[in-house]
Amino acid sequence: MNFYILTLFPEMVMQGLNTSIIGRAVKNGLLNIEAINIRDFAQNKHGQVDDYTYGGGAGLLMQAAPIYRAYEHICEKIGKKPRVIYLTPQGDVFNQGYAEEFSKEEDLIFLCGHYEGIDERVLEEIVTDYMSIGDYVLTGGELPSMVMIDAISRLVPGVLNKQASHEIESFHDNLLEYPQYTRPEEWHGKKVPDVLLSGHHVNIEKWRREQSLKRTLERRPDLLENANLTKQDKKYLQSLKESDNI
Ligand code: 4GO
Repeated sequence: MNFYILTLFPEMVMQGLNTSIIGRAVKNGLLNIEAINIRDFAQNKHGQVDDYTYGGGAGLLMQAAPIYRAYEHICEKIGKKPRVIYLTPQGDVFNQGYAEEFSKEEDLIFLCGHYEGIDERVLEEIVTDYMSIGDYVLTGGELPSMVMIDAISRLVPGVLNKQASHEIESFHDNLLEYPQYTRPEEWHGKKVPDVLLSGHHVNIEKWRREQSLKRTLERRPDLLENANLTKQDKKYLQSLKESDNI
């Protein structure tokens, strides 16, 4: 899968994405990540890419022309017009469902604004998806791009090694992860739950499912509305709610 990031800070994005699992996937050729410096497409020799806003107001706005030329450069190079994601608090809030949708694309362009944002006219011409990573304001679209690229990349086949696809899709059923433990068996007087040492796989799966349900009910009850629950799951949740009420 190919990611193209249009940004004024290419080093920031490339440094953040060449580490750990994503970095390994790039080295293995599963992912290709390119940061395109919008400044390289500035018209005047000073490399200016921003200017004051018509109508007044504080701050600078990124100009349309350099962004459009950078976009055209990518499209000409790859012979395609991929989806263009603009990171903005005005966008749809990104979640696992969007990560799954975007991971099916072969190419994606991320457009990162800075300063006060971008001239509306180029957004109208090239942006296909307005996305936000949450209800807060950042100084640029670089961090949200990196967040989205990380979440999308781990869904590309082969990026996560030795992990069953049902685990990769574990958010699919809208439940939180169960608690996990590694050695030692006892730490700070806290023991690993007996069931996990029992070797009884049916009981372990049942315990994990119940822990997921319990956690989700306690921490993110809103997720349960869209969860894929069996009759047994519902019975367990009902028993938790009742024991709480007593
Ligand atoms: C995205 C971009 C927040 C988000 C941004 C977000 N702030 N919540 N700031 O995903 C244009 C100039 C937008 C700075 C950018």
